[in-house]
Amino acid sequence: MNLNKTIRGFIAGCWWMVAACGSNPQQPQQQTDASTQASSVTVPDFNADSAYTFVSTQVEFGPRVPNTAAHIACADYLTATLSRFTPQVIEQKSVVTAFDGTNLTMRNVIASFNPEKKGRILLFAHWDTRPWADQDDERSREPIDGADDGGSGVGVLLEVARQLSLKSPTIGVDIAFFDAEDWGEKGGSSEDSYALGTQYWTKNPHVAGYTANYGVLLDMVGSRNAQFRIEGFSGENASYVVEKIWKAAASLGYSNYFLFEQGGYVTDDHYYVIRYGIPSIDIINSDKTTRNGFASHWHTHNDNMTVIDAATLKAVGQTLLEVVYKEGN
Ligand code: AHN
Ligand code: ZN
Repeated sequence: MNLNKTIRGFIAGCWWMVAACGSNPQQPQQQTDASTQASSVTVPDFNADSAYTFVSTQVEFGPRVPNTAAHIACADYLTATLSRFTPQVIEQKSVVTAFDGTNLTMRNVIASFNPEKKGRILLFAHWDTRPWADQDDERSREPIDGADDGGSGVGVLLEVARQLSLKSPTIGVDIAFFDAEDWGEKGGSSEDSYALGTQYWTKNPHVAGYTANYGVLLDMVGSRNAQFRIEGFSGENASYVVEKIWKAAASLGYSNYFLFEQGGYVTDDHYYVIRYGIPSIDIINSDKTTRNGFASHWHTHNDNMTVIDAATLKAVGQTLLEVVYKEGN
């Protein structure tokens, strides 16, 4: 119901925009309001090739499954790379217990830009990959590359971080790479078995009393012809953020990726950030033709570099930059 409201609100917004663009001789032609000034901000160009390389570099470590050498090497890489872009990088190290009783050594990595600013945006993604290809018919007990599920969100955000280092935005930005998202139970019957790194962070925020105006999660944002529908918890808890992001995407010509349609509910990292108190959305690829609602490569060995398309990374990354650089102006 709230989603319908969101969609109606968006459509109403579109009509308003169309009306505003039409020439009306009764209206003053010179606009000096805040929205006009906001559009004069020069938004940096998101480099999709750079983002693509950030994805492939992660994949080259091998599956980033907790308690493996590849996982440790990738965490070191993420921390070192973010440290090139800002001096404010915090690592949270802990051990969390998975639904099957396995103790997972986990590391959340959080980078801050303009740490002194009160107004902040939290951008986040999980960086670990699933230990099993449980949606695959073959080698289903072996770990996946996770180029899309894990690699893509981090790849986009590393390029966002690089851009933030080159040109400071007006607002404060935190980029969080959360660990231990994908060691969850298939079918999800044990409650809270996914997003263990994010759950840890909500109980132990990297800064005491941390808050942000809103949060944006990127999950599976790299595959060819991805389709982002309005995820259920996002529409119910942060419809204004959905509107902001989807409108920005539309303004840049990315409405073929960002569809104004209702998607399913996903108990993803953003669910716990919402419960913590920060209204957050999940930009997540959806597929109407599959039984589970996710893309056909989801949790299979097909989730490798061959599904990644720089054009999708560009649509997501440029949309984020558009929103981030126009905040607070
Ligand atoms: C559930 O399947 C309930 N949550 C996990 C969402 C997910 C898995 N995103 C990426 N991998
Ligand atoms: Zn997954």
